[in-house]
Amino acid sequence: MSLIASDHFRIVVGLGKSGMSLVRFLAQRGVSFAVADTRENPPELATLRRDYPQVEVRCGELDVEFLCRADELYVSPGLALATPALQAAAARGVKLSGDIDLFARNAKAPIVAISGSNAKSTVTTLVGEMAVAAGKRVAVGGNLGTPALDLLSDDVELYVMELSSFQLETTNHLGAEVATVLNVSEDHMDRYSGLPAYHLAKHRIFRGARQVVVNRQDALTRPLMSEGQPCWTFGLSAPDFKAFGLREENGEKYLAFEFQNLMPVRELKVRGAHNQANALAALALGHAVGLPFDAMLASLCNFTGLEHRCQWVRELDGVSYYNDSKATNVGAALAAINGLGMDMDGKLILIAGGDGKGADFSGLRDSVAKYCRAVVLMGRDAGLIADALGDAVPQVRVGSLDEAIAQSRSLALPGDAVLLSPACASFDMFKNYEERGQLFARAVEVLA
Ligand code: UMA
Ligand code: ADP
Repeated sequence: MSLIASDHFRIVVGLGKSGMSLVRFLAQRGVSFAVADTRENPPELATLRRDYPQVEVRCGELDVEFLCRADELYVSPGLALATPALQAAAARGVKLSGDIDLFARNAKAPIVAISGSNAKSTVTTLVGEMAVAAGKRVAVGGNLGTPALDLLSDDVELYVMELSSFQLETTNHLGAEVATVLNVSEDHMDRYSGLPAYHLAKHRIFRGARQVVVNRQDALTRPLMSEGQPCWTFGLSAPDFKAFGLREENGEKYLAFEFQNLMPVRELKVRGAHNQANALAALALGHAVGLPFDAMLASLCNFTGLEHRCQWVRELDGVSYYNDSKATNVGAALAAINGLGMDMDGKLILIAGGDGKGADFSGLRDSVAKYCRAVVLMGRDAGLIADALGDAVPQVRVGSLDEAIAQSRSLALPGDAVLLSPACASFDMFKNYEERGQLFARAVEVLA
C-alpha cells in the first residue's frame, strides 16, 4: 500500500528525470495530479504525452492560480524554492515537497544517505559496490543515476542514496539508517544567499537519522545530535574509538578502524589524499549498516574511480594528462590540485574556467602558487579566476578547449601533468561536464 492519500490533488513541478519518475509513481498509485514546467518544451514532455495522455500539463510561466489547485507541489530539485510563484502558492497554504520525501515514506529497507559538496558520487558508488560484494540486494541512485522513486522495490534490502542540497531543500523527513554530509565548501552560490543557507539545506539529511557519519576534518559536517545517537567519524588522522582513519606503521600507511589496521593505502587504485578520505567515509557508512570488512576491502581494492574525476587519460612527452571535468566548484579543484601536486615531482598546468556559479575563486590562489607552473583559463568566468589568482603563476587566456590543450602542451615540461579541473560548471560552453570531459579526453588521446 502506498503511503500517500489518494483523495488529494498534486502538481509535479518540473518535467525532467525526477518529474517523470514522480509521474510514474503517482499514476501507478491512482493519485490525481497535473504537471507544470516553466520551460515551453521540457525534456520529458513527449514521453508524458505518449504514456500518460490524460495528464494535464502546463508549460511556460508558472500560474499561481493553477498551482493553488493542489494540496501539495512536488518541486524539481532544479527549481529554487524561492521562485516567486512557488512562494505565492506556499503562502496560500500549498505544501512544498519533493521526490525524496515520497521516496522516504515508501522505502521499506534501510537508507544510507550521502550528501556533501564533493565526493558524493564516488562514495555512493563505493558503498553500493561494497553492498553488492557483501551479497546484499542494493539499489543505488538519487542525484546520481536513477531517480529515487524509480528505485523503490520490495526486493531491495538496502538503498544507497546520493542526495544534493537541492533535493534536500524539499525533504522534510528522511529517516535514514545512516546519514552523512561528507564535506562542506562553497557551491551553487547562484542559488543560495550564502554558505549558511547551503549548509542548512545539506543538514536536512540528518532529520530522523538513526546513525550519523561525520568528517573529523570538517566541523561543518557535524550535525546536532540527539543523546546516545551512534556517531562514526572518518578523517586522515589516526583513528580512535568509533573512528576510521589512517595509521602509519613501519613506514607503511594503512586504512584503519579504531585500533585495527584494515589494508595498506598503496592497495587503493585511486590517487590522492581526498580519495583516501572517500574510502574511509565509505567504510564508515558500510560498517554502520553492518557490511563485513572483507567484502568492503575487496571492493576498495577493485575500485578504479569514476570517469571525469581526476581520471588519468594518457602520457605524452613525459607529461600526464588528467580529466577532472567533474570539478565544478573550488573545493573539488583544490582537492585535485593538492592531491596530485603533493604526489609528483613536476608541476601542474591547470586548465580552469567556465560558469562559476557565483563562487569566490580566491581559495585557489595558494595551492595554484604552490603546485602549478601555469594556468590556462577559458569560459565565461575566466576573468574572475584571473583576477583572483593575480600574479600567483603565469596565465594564458584561450577561447576553446582545443586551444587550452595546445597551450598546456607547450607550457608543460617532462614530469609535469596537465589537469583539466575547471572549478566551474560547464554549461557556458558544453552540454554538461561529461561532454567537456569526453572532448578533453578525446583531444588528448589523438595528440600526435
Ligand atoms: N528547469 C526549468 N524549469 C522547470 C524545471 C527545471 O527551467 O520548471 C531547468 C532548471 O534550470 C533546472 C534544469 O531545468 O536546473 C533541470 O531540472 P529538471 O527538473 O529537468 O531536472 P531533472 O532531470 O529532474 O534532474 C534532477 C537533478 N537536477 C538538478 O538538480 C539540477 C539531477 O541532478 C538528478 O540526477 C535528477 O533530478 C534525478 O534525481 C543533476 C545535477 O546536476 C545530475 N545535480 C546537481 C549537482 O550534482 O551539482 C545538484
Ligand atoms: P559529487 O557527486 O559530490 O560531485 P564526485 O565524486 O562526482 O562528487 O566528485 C566531484 C569532484 O570532487 C571531482 O572533481 C573529484 O575529483 C572531487 N573530489 C573527490 N573526492 C573529494 C573530496 N573528498 N574532497 C574534495 N573533492 C573531492
